[in-house]
Amino acid sequence: MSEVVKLERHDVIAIVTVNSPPVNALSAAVRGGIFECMKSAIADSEVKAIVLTCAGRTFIAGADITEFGKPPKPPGLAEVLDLMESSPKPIIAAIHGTALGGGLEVALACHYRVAVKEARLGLPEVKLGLLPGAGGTQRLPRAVGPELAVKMIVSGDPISAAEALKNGLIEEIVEGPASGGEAFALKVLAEKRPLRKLRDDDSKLAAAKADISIFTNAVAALTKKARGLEAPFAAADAVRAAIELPFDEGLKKEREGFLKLVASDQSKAQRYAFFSEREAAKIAGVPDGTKPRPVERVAIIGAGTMGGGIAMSFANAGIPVTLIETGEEQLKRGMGVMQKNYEATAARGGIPADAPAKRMGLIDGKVGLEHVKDADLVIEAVFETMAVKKEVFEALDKHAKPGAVLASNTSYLNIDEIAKVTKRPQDILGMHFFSPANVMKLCEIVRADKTAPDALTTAVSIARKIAKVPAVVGVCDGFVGNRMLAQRGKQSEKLLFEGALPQQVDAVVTKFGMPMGPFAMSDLAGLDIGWRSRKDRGIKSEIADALCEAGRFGQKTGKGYYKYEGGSRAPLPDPEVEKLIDETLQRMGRKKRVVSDDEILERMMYPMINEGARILEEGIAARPSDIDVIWLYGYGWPIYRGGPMFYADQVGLKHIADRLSYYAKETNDPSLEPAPLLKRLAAEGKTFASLAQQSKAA
Ligand code: 3H9
Repeated sequence: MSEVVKLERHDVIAIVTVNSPPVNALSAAVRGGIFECMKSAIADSEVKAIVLTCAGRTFIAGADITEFGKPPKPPGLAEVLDLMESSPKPIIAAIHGTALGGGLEVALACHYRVAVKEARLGLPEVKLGLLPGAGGTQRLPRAVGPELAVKMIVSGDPISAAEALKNGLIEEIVEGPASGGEAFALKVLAEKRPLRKLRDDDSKLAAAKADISIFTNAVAALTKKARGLEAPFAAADAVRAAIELPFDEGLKKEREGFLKLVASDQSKAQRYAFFSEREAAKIAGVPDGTKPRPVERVAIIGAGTMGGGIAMSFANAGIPVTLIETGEEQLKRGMGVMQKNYEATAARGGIPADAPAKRMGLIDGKVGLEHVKDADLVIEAVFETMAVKKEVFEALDKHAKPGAVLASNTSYLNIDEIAKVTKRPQDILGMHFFSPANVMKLCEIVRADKTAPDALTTAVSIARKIAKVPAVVGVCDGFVGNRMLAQRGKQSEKLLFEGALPQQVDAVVTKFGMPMGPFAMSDLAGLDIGWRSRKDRGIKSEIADALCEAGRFGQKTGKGYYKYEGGSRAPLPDPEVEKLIDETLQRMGRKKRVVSDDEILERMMYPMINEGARILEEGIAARPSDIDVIWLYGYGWPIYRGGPMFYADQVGLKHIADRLSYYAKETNDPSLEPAPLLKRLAAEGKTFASLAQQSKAA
């Protein structure tokens, strides 16, 4: 008898229950258990119908991703599904939680499906760089039609039980999964319903068979944003096979596509990202069982762009917010921006029409810091100077309730110094959100010297609750993300002095897969900020200074490293900038040389990786994968490249260390010398990933 799958009999109905926490993934044991239980139930002459259901929080959430890349263990999922679909007795999948990937494929091989109201059903394999590999691309189009099927498969987004019912993916919405499944099974028997095998039902394919453009147009719209990714295109091809080929041939085509993708570098990177994200939520050095403090109300200080975005993130998750400003005028402006933002999203259909009013209803605008008194968590998002932050935290110390977690949203300031102005340093930490805060998923949680473990756990758990990806970092200038980015910024600027153009550098970076190059990013942020700060500090950066002296402050003035025409945000290369760079270099007596794209790529990426190695050495990040999570979710690092430290391992640390030494000499820049950790790993032929394995084993 299987330990993870149980067979019971209620009169003529057999109930097969999968119980493999946490998410009932289809490990070899679960596949074997389902296979054996189904075989017994089919062979039992007393049994007339079979219900497949799951214990715990969810229906089967997919294949067991940890098994990919290892030698396959029997039985294969295809074999299990074949047995089920060919069963002479009706099999009913009774779904709760999420039926995802291989889980939905199991349900599709059943003859009927029912689900509870809250259930969600989907094929998210593309998000792991895969395509559904157990018949999903063939059976889902037969269940819901190829247009919706390809949308679900290429986007990877699940649908609700209500949508599933409307589109024929489930037969009924039920109260409880097991009891509802059983009642439905009795109905099937009473009505003598014929077995519905999706493999034999081509009725929903007819329209697309007659006119394939129905399908190809849907695919073109869906893959528009899939730049650089392989899986969405391969998945669409597999669905097309459902329309054009007989079922068994379609299955074969799907299998080929799946096997190719499962071995691809992209999928390896995406699977790594999946586990890294979850690993990042486990805080190194915090005692097991540390419970988060309850958070029922949050206060945000500052209703500017950051404060407003953070407030929206909490309201989106249904958590009440007190948004605090220093004056009515600023508060009104901030509340107005959020309202407009919500309305624009509702107008685009991104949120329901009644959501703006509901969400704004959760945000209570107030003037005066004394209004933090009811908050369990306070996030300060005021002007980025130490003096202002200290003033705010002194006031928070006075007004916040005991035990409230007090967080600063600073992007680089020293949290230890901020904590010192309060009498409760154990409650102080950083929660660094990324702009726009209501959209970007990353939250760097900054652990200060005296931060209490449960304060840290509170920040991590609330970040997850508002659908952010938390990563814990230590105190240093710029924390992890911006500290690494500064290295790239330094090199991109230097490249202009050597002969590269902004558009050449940006093109290399975007071709790599980043959403924006460093110069387009500077134009977006505004060049005047850095210019003023350089002036204050008596520093020069001749090209950037010359641009600002010519009134080119970036997008806001329609001109920066690029020109912007007719209110568009699209950067256009500008011959005037080329001239300005030439003149500046001539004035400085610098000679231009041809800089290759390969050199640009190395000088954009390797210094960041080098800084990542220093960050690990100093313990500012606990794991290389935490650094990768920060880049994936805060800076748009392409998911199919896993993150900078994963990428470094793929390229090879020895190569990277050698190239850094070379550039250190060539460009006379000792800061490019490989960090001791990088040097050591390179010399030992090791990877950054080996560090994580080592610390796990310890
Ligand atoms: C597939 O099915 C391929 C088939 O088409 C073809 C086969 C031939 N495997 O996310 P959580 C772990 S591809 C192994 O924090 P939540 C996870 O690592 C698969 N482990 O919970 C974590 O472990 P830990 C298609 C898995 O409630 C723990 O479970 N399916 C798997 O926030 C809890 O996870 C998917 O892509 C797995 N499949 O969210 C679904 N899933 O506690 C992937 C989870 O040690 N899963 N774990 O850190 C999810 O989207 C979410 O986990 C889910 C629950 C929504 C289910």
